[in-house]
Amino acid sequence: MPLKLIPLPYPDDALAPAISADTLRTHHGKHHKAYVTKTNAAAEKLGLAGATLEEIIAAAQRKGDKAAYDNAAQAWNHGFYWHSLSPRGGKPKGALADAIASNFGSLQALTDELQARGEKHFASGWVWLTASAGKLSVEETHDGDTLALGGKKPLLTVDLWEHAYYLDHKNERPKYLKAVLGKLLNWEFAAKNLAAAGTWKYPG
Ligand code: MN3
Repeated sequence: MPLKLIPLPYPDDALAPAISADTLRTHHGKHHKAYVTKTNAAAEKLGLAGATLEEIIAAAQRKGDKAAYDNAAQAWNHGFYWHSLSPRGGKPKGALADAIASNFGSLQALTDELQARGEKHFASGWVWLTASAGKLSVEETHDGDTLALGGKKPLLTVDLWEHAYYLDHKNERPKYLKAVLGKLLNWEFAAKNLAAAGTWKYPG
């Protein structure tokens, strides 16, 4: 079975006005879809038809196939990003809230760090909240690079590519980050990822 473009976990107008339906339709229906289509073509060429997305990313990395790696990693990153957002917003609870308090001091301090790191990140990439051996940290990856393969376990991510915000906020990445970080982070998803033994898997 080839990889699928997973559906958005909410209606395409659910994140407006921070992220409009127009942005989500293009971002999910064109950008994410293209990454999935190109990953399926690359998997076929690598003899990996039917493999999981994580297996394809690992194989492309091992073989030094940069184009296959970038497309597969971007297919994964976008699946993870859709789940990192939620129209319900809310606040972290339980073990996640405790871990945020002990690692960052407060939710506001974590939000400020995500905002600052996301604003300063040069060109395209991703900003992540991660966990490793009980310690939470904010990390960045460049271009299509991913945290899908382990090391620090991703809890949440925010897309910093211009296509994530340009239609709604033009060049003003800080405005996009402020709108998303304040209201749309899916803390239930982050809590599940923190509690899970392994890293989130792209649905097959
Ligand atoms: Mn994107």
